[in-house]
Amino acid sequence: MSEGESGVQPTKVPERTVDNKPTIYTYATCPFSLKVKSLLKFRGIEFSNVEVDPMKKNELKWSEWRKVPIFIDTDGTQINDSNDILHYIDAKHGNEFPREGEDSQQDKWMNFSNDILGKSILPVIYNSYGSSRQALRYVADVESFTTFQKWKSIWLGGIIMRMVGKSRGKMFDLPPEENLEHQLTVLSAGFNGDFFGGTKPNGADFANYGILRSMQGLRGWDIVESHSKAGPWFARMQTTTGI
Ligand SMILES: N[C@@H](CCC(=O)N[C@@H](CS)C(=O)NCC(=O)O)C(=O)O
Repeated sequence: MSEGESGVQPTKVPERTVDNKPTIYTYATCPFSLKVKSLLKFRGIEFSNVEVDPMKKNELKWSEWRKVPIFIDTDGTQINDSNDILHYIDAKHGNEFPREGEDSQQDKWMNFSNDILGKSILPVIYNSYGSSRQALRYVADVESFTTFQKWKSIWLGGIIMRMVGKSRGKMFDLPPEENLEHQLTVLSAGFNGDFFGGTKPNGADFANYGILRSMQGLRGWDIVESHSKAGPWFARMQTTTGI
């Protein structure tokens, strides 16, 4: 099966919505999924959430795109890839930030969220088998998963994510914790007052906030919380989005 394409898909899949609401397919702690949830919450848009089993992904069998998040609008429009989803939702609900190609700074920092920040958090969170299992323990609370699914996600997933963490760590010259701190300083250079978007958040705020929100409570969270600029920005985003 091909990997599928990002962006708005040509085929509508209204049968994939739940309760006739916009529906997002996610892992509860997926950084890319949290970008989308933070925008939906901020705009007060009601939505349904389908929790995907990270090992088998049965819930995505119907889709060529095999990653989360996937967003399905009420009319069945399917959008793949978190930054594309942020743009789609904003264009439909309020049009409050520029579209891709209209603001090079917003584009740059939205790309940074995927290319750098999303990769910088992994070797910190998944630094050992123990911390990897801790990060995956959320599956124990997912009611739709069986006991075996939970066990497999935590134990097998812990081994896989430790390996992912190790390989992502090799992308950067600095050790994981120092690299994260450094990337937070790089990120802070893009703040334009309270937010990337100035007095209100734009796409770059939701994109980077979602990534860091996935770390809250996990290994390395103190690095974000105590960063002199990124820490207060994160706190503002959390108050503003309520997630
Ligand atoms: N560029 C994609 C990346 C999404 C992504 O990598 N999601 C992870 C989960 S956090 C995933 O689904 N990985 C494939 C897998 O788990 O098999 C986006 O921004 O949405």
